Amino acid sequence: QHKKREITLKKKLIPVQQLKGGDLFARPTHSLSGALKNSKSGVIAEFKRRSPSKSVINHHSTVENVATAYEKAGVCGMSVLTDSHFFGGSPEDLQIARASTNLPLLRKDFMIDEYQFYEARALGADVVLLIAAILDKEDIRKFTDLAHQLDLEVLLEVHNRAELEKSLLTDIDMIGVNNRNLKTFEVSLETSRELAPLIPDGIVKVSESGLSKVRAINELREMGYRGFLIGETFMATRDPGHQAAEFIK
Ligand code: IGP
Repeated sequence: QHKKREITLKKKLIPVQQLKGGDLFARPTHSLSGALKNSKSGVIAEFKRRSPSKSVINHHSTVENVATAYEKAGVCGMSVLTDSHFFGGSPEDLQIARASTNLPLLRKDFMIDEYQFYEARALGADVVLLIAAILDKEDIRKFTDLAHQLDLEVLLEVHNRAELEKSLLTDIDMIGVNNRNLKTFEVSLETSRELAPLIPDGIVKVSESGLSKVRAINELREMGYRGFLIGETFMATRDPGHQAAEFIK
């Protein structure tokens, strides 16, 4: 139901042919996996207004200010929620972020239709998120190929061994282990610890959600993680950029 409604809404906006002609479509993308490999902090900082688990997280900060401040803080990349229903974001947020920073940008959304990949590219994204829990093997393969054709990198999100196994059949750039259980919203870093040894070398490992302590990140780094996706820890403060700077220094 939700799926159908979204696709028709988005398809009505701008035809793919027109998206392809947009200014940002031709721009060279930035590699997030490359940035993570060369970075000491590995922080991917997220812009998120609200979430199903917390409702309001931040209603005062603008994307523009936060993007600029995250870049100044020395993060490796920025994640922008473009889903409005659950997270209060919009495609325009990504566009504004693109205009405000040169950081690699992740379009954080539930990707379920090819249209969204063209849209992501046209909005200025460098990376898209694929969530193994809501996609079958065939979709993962098809969407990864399309993303790569469009010069977008893929962050494939998994929660458990079964999701990881069904994802390993294709050439994923980065695997994100989500520490938040999608059904209970409970967060446990055990998920990252458990899956680390099962992710092949050569795929950049990212740990996602519930990260608030530098100590935890250092532990995960020892286990091979190179990226750390952090939202609430920054966004739930008065000044997310300042919080990110404090976290990284
Ligand atoms: C950030 P946190 O706990 O630091 O705010 O989490 C990010 O991992 C989380 O927003 C997220 C997410 C997602 C949101 C991870 N996977 C998929 C929407 C869809």
